[in-house]
Amino acid sequence: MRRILFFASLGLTLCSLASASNSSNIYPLIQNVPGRELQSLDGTWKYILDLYELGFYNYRMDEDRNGWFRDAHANRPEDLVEYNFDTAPTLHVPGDWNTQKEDLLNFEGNIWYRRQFECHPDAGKRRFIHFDAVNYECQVYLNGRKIGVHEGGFSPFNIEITDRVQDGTNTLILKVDNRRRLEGVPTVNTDWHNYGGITRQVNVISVPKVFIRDYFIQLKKGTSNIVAGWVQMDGAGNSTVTIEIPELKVKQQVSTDADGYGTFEFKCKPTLWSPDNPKLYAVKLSSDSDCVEDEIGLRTIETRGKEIYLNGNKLFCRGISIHEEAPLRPGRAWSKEDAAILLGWAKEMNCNFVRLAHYQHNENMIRTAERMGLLVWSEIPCYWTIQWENEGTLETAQEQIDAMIGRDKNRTNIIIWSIANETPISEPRNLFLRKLADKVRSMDDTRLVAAAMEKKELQGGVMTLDDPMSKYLDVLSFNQYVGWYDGLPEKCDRVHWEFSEDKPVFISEFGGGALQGYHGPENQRWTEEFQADLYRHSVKMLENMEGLSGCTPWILTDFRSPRRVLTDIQDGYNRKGLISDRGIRKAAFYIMKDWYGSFK
Ligand code: GCB
Repeated sequence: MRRILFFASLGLTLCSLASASNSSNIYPLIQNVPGRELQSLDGTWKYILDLYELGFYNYRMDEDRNGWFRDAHANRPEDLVEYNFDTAPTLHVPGDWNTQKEDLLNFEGNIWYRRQFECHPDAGKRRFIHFDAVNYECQVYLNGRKIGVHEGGFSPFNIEITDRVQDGTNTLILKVDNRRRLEGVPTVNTDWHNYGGITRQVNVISVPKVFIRDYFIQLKKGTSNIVAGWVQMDGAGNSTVTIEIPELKVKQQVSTDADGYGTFEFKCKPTLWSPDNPKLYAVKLSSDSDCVEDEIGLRTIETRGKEIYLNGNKLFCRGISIHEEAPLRPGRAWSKEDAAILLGWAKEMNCNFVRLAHYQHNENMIRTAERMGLLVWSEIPCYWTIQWENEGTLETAQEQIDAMIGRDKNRTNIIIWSIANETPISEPRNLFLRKLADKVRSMDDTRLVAAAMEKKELQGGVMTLDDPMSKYLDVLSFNQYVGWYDGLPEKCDRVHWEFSEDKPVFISEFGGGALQGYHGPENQRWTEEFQADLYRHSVKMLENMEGLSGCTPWILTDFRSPRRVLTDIQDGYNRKGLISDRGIRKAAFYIMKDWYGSFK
């Protein structure tokens, strides 16, 4: 009995600790992971399902070989160890667990992972373990000791392991918990599948003792010939970093202060990056001890009244929204190949822009889009109603902004950082979002800040945006489903849009569902004909919308969502895709393709 009480109270303590906030021992992000010396830990990992969250505790207090992070073995015949990673089944990393094993499709709980790797520490080097994403909370143990905790299912993080790694075989164990949390970001209610696990790549990064940890290199706001930014050394202050862009004949020295931080500014005449000419420059940063190479594009983005200008030219964003849903197979997308297929479909539709909804996507996606000439809207999962008054929730959202901008600030194709999606207006929400907008601007003043807000219907068929956040944001961006959730497609012909603010208008979502291959009359919901008709009316409405500077219909492909239960139509999928989950284009795809094609 005493033992039960002990474990019950231990459980409570651990639960309440988990709900405070949130991540610990997480090292500031290392910029440009693909450009570093890497040891990939992708591949086969052992796993043990932990329905009762048992493996967390050292539940046999009289022996110290339990607690699954210890990776204990029964060495003698009489030893009692009630788990064994050696004989456990395996999962592939990267990969959500849901689509790898039938019984895990809807699993929400804890899974322990084990991966062993060889390492030969070298006195001149530091090592970090880097995860591009683990959903949702992850406790990390190396060789039996806890080295970090991270909360947030879509953000990258790294942990220094220099003093923890041993010569020979190392054992990395993760406890991954994908249970939804009221205080989480996102919270418990979303319209996407809660894929759990180590969903993106894992690497050990080796760097010199003193290394170039981070840098920001973009055009200075308001100029097209001044590159400005900063570098951050790690391991020592007061050094010199040389930035070279050979093609532009740039060789610039930057002195860093006692904290290793240094700013710079220099003139040059770059060919500006654009969707038509996605020019990237080879950039080399070097110091006495380190050298890192990247490919960086340069462009300007600004708004003037109701218009958006890219490199001084008026821009219309011919966009599409995309979930990080794998094309042509179930599960989360993560690879370069996935990115090439999804973005290739966007290009085929004549897009120059993608909204990567509703969370930070994997780095392959952003970099592939950059090479293909696709502009990006990037966002964090501050979605619907989260706990606006919870300090821990705010901290989690802020951490996600840190990670989003931290990783992707040098990707010039990103022109919009978005802080929220369809968040009902209230004073606490406004305050929360203002803090997020301020944070974004303090980290990066070169891009536009937006949120997907919601439209409002006034009397007499007048539609507008009436959200106090719009004065803090750079674009009047909102989702609207006239003709799907709001009336029938012909309603699009009857409404009139008016906006009081002099800012660009951006429709971040519109659309409706259809089951690919289901045909019938135009008034039969769920048919391809209904969806195509809705798109025809929507396009007509958008053409008449004053100040419209872009749109991202919902959505490129059908995606798994447990909210979508209609048998024989949805079967667990949101069917608003213009392409089915098997990669087949629906009739509405061609309406958008033709409309966007007419701009070119
Ligand atoms: C929305 C949400 C999006 C949903 C979509 C829908 O407004 O932003 O996440 O999936 O509507 O299909 O209802």
